[in-house]
Amino acid sequence: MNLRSVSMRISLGLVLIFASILNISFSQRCYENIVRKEIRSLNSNEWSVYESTINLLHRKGILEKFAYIHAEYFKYVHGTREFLPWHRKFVLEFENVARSYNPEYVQPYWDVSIDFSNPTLSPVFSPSRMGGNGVGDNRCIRTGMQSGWINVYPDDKCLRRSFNNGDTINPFLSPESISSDIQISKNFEEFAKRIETGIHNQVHDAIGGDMDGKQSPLDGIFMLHHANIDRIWWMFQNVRDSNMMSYSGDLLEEIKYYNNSVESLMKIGEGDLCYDYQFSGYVNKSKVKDGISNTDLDRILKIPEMSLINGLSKKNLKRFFPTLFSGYADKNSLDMTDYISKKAIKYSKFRLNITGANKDLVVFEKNRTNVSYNSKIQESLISYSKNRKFGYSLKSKIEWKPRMPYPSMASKEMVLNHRLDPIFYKEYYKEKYALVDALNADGYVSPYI
Ligand SMILES: *[C@@H]1O[C@H](CO)[C@@H](O)[C@H](O)[C@H]1NC(C)=O
Ligand SMILES: *[C@@H]1O[C@H](CO)[C@@H](O)[C@H](O)[C@H]1NC(C)=O
Ligand SMILES: *[C@@H]1O[C@H](CO)[C@@H](O)[C@H](O)[C@H]1NC(C)=O
Ligand SMILES: *[C@@H]1O[C@H](CO)[C@@H](O)[C@H](O)[C@H]1NC(C)=O
Ligand SMILES: CC(=O)N[C@H]1CO[C@H](CO)[C@@H](O)[C@@H]1O
Ligand SMILES: [Cu+2]
Repeated sequence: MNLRSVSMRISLGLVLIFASILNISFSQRCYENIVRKEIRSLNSNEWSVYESTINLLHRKGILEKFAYIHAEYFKYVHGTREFLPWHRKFVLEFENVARSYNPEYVQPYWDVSIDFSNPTLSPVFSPSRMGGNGVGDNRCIRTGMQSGWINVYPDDKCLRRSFNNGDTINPFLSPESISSDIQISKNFEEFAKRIETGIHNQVHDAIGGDMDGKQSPLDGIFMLHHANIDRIWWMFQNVRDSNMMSYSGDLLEEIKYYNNSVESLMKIGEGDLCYDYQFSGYVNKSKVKDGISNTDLDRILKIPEMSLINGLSKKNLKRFFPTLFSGYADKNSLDMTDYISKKAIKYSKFRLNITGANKDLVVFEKNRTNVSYNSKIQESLISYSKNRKFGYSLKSKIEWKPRMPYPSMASKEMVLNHRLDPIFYKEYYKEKYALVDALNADGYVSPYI
């Protein structure tokens, strides 16, 4: 080390000391970020790190400790503006503790909306992953990596799950619906209310058992779900400049228990928030999952009614997807997320076989730019939106079309437990039903169906 770098270190140190004395906060970009991945895109080594670390934390009572903190502060951090920043810190703290036991641990997330049409069939519930529903009168979990767990806190009982429709789970909110939440929300306050009332509560409620109570961090699914909520918030923050630091209180106020300022929890990739989310597993992830190839994706990209921008009527695009309507599309406003379903592939094959439909496709094709299957896909979406043709309608009749299902509503009890506004909850789901009706009326076919 030369003299110059030593003196630079000293002066940087002095600046930091003065800054902390004067209580000046300034954020610093992280030197390196760890990358949180969608749980189904973990490779076998990453999965075994996840599984063994979570099991270790369970044996050491650390999941119970997090469940206890969550329960103790429950009423301050749900149905309040602290909800998002507090849980961002909570997941980060958990990840840090996990990394102190195994430095290879990185908190995965579960993008639940990928599984919206039939959540029960999600690979996340498979015996080789988080396991499925609880069984018997006690609803104990008997499959997966948490099978047979007993928790001393809060009641010395087994880890429980109790799906919302017997042995199945009713549909979640779709990726389109989450994208609509992101685009419609004018500010943090509206966004936070939508997300907590909607996808957040829905998943806790639908899985049931311990996930439905204040002790929900007992189930590893809690952190997977909340990392995803955190990711969705980050998407919202990035969709417009004014969203980035949007908050419904003073940014300098401190969150309960952890005592960090909200401001210090706003920017992922700065300060203590040295992580990032992997969004773009696009083709790689699909390949891993269902043997989906570029050809499958290419086919879907040719079909107007499988794209929000090209498939929706002007009226519905404007109402539910104002960001896309205004001609802006990137990974945060999401015309396409990074997954396509088997049923969507089946539809695309069927659809491209229909003669007469090809006439419309030609028009569309002319306006397509070259699509390469990586981050550049975003650029191609931007040019789609510039050249979009509203009110696309197919000349020939299509006999088989998968339709969007209505999302299940979290119970009213849950709304009240979370101190959320029951009137807003009703209005919210009314809008979500209207969205499903609009998509179906326009003949839209979800690539995630
Ligand atoms: C946060 O501050 C409160 C009140 O001063 C204190 O009791 C608590 O231990 C602090 N929390 C942490 C995690 O240090
Ligand atoms: C996708 O695969 C390519 C080549 O196989 C690789 O370079 C790239 O890092 C992968 N992307 C992700 C997000 O895993
Ligand atoms: C497409 O059309 C061909 C010829 O009519 C037929 O053999 C094939 O089964 C069709 N494929 C699908 C997916 O409908
Ligand atoms: C599209 O990509 C192909 C293959 O990479 C290339 O040959 C072609 O020139 C490209 N077309 C445009 C318009 O960029
Ligand atoms: C290259 C090409 O065909 N561009 C067309 C894209 O769509 C717009 C509007 O629909 C047309 O005006 C362009 O000619
Ligand atoms: Cu919570």
